[in-house]
Amino acid sequence: MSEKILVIGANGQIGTELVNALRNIHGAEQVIASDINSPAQAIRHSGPFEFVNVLDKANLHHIFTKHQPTQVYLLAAILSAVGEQKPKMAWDLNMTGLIHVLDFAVEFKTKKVFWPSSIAVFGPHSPKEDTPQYCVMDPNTVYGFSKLAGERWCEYYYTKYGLDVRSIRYPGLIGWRAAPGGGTTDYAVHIFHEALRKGSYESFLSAGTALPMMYMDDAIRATITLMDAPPETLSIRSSYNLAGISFTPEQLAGEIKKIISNFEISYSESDPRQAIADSWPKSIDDSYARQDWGWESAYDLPAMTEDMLRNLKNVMEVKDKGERL
Ligand code: AKB
Repeated sequence: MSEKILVIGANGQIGTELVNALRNIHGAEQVIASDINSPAQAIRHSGPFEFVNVLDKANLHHIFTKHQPTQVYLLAAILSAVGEQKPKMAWDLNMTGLIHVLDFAVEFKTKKVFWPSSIAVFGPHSPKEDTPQYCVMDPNTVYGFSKLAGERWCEYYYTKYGLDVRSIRYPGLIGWRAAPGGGTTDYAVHIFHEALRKGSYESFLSAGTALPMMYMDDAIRATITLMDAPPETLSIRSSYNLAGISFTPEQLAGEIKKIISNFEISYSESDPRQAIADSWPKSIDDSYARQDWGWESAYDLPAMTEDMLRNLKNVMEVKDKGERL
């Protein structure tokens, strides 16, 4: 039987890339992109689109009834930095939205649900280096504890209702196709844009702040690999640790400098995102993902930097040309 896949929050940094990757695999008509806002340029012409507000139960129920999805990817969320500015809204969207989707997935017998968690589930007392799957978790951001609570709900629906929910604790994601949306790791995308536009960047995180990161191509491949894995191979139904590359702003700037030799980085003195970054792991132990579904990242720091700069440069040249015409 062919799949009918609903992607909720399709306009975001992951959604825009995932929708097109899924359309390439399953066919354009099988993948319904949906978002609360009008479709992003990247997904507008590649297949069907629906307006969906995950907090509006009647609207969401209508979409499940209309499309009877066999798989749902719920990507709508408020990330760490914006979550601290709008804590109640972040909790509501991240939690109530998830429970609505889990409930409808049970009601409509959806075969599989994907929901993203994050390294933000860890907190100041979690081990910083090679943070293990199971350890002390005391997240101190609304985003972080909404993700931790969400993980518990996912496991609960799996155990209690047999719902096949799968999840990854994403590190900071870096891609050239879409902008990041209000996270603490966003500097690692902005830096590339400004390196090409201005030759300089002021980082809101300090020079030595190491964080777990991942190139988007790896993240999309990980997501699809996890969703394709036979259910009996999965030992974790909360969310899998996933590791890509760990680096500091200084190390990333050094790598960019190898390609743009006059690139300069400076560091802002005080930014609220620094405290969030300081509470998170520096690197992640992802041995469960490796053992259970054969995960292996492909991009290291030099490969990611080279690919980012090359693709972003092309995109900017095409855009500038378009604006001049
Ligand atoms: C954020 O910075 O909030 C996100 C994340 C690590 O989950 N990119």
